[in-house]
Amino acid sequence: MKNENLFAALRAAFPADLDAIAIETDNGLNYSWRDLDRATAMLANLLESLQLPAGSRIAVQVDKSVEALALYLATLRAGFVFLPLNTAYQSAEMEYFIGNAEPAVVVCASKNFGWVSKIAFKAGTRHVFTLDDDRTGSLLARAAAQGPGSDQHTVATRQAGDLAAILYTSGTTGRSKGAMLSHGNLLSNARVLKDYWGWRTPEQGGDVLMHVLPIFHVHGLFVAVHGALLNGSKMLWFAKFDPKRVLEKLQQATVFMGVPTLYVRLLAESGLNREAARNMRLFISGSAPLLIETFNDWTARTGHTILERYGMSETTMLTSNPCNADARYGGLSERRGGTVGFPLPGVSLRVQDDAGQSVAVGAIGDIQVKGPNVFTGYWQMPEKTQEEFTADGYFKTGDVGQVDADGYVTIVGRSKDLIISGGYNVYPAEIEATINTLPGVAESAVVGVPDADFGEVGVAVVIARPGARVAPDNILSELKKVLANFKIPKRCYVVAELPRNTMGKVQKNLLRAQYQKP
Ligand code: MCA
Ligand code: AMP
Repeated sequence: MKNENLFAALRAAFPADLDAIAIETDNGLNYSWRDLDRATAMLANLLESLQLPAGSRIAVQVDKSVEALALYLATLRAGFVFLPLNTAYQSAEMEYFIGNAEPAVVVCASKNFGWVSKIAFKAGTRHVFTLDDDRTGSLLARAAAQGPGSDQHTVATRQAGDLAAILYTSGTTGRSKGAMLSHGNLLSNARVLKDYWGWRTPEQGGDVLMHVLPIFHVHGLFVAVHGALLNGSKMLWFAKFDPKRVLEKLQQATVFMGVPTLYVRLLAESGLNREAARNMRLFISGSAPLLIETFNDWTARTGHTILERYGMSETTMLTSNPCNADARYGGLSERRGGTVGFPLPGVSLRVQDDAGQSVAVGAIGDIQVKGPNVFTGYWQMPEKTQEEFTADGYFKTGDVGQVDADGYVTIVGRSKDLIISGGYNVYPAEIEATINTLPGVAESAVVGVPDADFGEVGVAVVIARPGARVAPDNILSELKKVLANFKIPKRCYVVAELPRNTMGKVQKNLLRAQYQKP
């Protein structure tokens, strides 16, 4: 049987010279391709030695490190299912994810072992390991103790439809849903992007990717990592995004991927200029709308035109501005600011009205997509999965947009009530539900307002119960105790009433306009 395991394809793309450097970290460590092969083999052998049931989930909440990346690759290699979790998640959030996914293995930072292991054991998890960003923790100790031969491993055979990863994405109503992505979903997208973004193999002079994003979301974990690995390209690995450090090393890189906030922060550095970017081939932006000013300023300062693309956790990448001339669109090669480019090869994208009819060219409607990259469904939520697909198999993205006469797609808004802040998704419904449990609160509304740094940030508008005294600062400090820090609204107002329409629904557009400025 043919092995369609994503790891097998990534491994096959390692360069012939396994002693060449695959990853160079910002604290001066070098990992060769051989190191990567051995580390993933050892971790895959460890996972296999645990005698886990087929399809077991390996849930991981750890700081970014090459070893954390090796754990992801080892999970694929052994044929299990990777479940990455944002390091900002606190106990109630973790309790939900672990309770819902029922992972067989949980890996966490040693500083969190106490509370994470409690949650995990309660949910029935049998194995909890630790992994820290200084190459310590029980996971690596156990892997190293396996003895001779443990650095050899035969990649588990998996078919394209087999599950490779689950990524939790919040819902506009209700709890987060686990988007199930198969080996075939991830590999097909990685192959399309390799071609569409013109990755240069080592024989063609090679690319070097500057990797600065977190590795618990699609952007940093799949788009960036698969791009580099499938191409045998070296990565410059940064534990955290720091604009000054990025500029110091930019001349050693050829490809950079970031959310718009990273571009905004780099533009604030006087050292960003043509000289600093002289060896770069491609700057890619996504996860949130890139403002046209950022797009234009970037070109003026560096001489490079940012390539903006669009995707989702459920679909990985859907559209992209061209890297080179796109024969499917009359040979157009222009990267148009404000647009997210063309549907990627293999992706069918349509824009529909409320009646389920496709709209005319240039008209606005709901974006729906189909393709080999589209996920297989939400983990244990068949009804939710069904709701999000049309009868003819298109996934409803919840994004609102248009396609112009040349074929460029523009996202003009969202039908889902969602705030995207610095590339992270924040669901107002979740924040409102938490605020509403606080003492003295009658109700609340959370809206997104423009922000120069994060693109958009949350503002909470709260109504107190009659006679209750509620202080905005207290609301925010209470929220900080239970929610991931990026979800905390940046401002809070306590007011007498919320604007409502005749149906009694809160008019969030009015709140957005009213609270746009502090
Ligand atoms: C940090 N804070 C934030 C955010 N990040 N608040 C709102 N939105 C955020 N994104 C909070 C911190 O907790 C802190 O609060 C305060 O804001 C200032 O923190 P700061 O030091 O400025 O933040 P940072 O640590 O520098 O992080 C900013 C960041 C980071 C580097 C932009 O948010 C980031 O890495 N974003 C990338 C996210 C990403 O990879 N998204 C891809 C999703 P306090 O002081 O109160 O603690 S994948 C996806 O969307 C799809 C599939 C796609 O198309 O790619
Ligand atoms: P997530 O579910 O966290 O992966 O977030 C996916 C959402 O991010 C999409 O549905 C879009 O709303 C948004 N998104 C991603 N890329 C872009 C982009 N280039 N422009 C505008 N929105 C984007």
